Amino acid sequence: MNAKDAVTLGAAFSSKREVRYTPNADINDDGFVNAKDAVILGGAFGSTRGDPTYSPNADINSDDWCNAKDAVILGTYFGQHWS
Ligand SMILES: [Ca+2]
Ligand SMILES: [Ca+2]
Repeated sequence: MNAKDAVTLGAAFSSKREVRYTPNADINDDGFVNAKDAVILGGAFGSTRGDPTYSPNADINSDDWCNAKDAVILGTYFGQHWS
């Protein structure tokens, strides 16, 4: 293994990470973006930071609101899974 191999390995690693990266859409962190996450978002839907129903995990884009913007992100990644 030399420096060139390390660069190749690093590039492969970062591209793999990119493919697997699902930004916060996996609300319950179980490796799948599916109906379970949608249920959690549904329970927090319409809430804002400070509300009893507000969930920081369900606030996927971290704008202090659990709303349609988060649902759009969830929908974008819906059905994806990784290990
Ligand atoms: Ca999940
Ligand atoms: Ca949000």
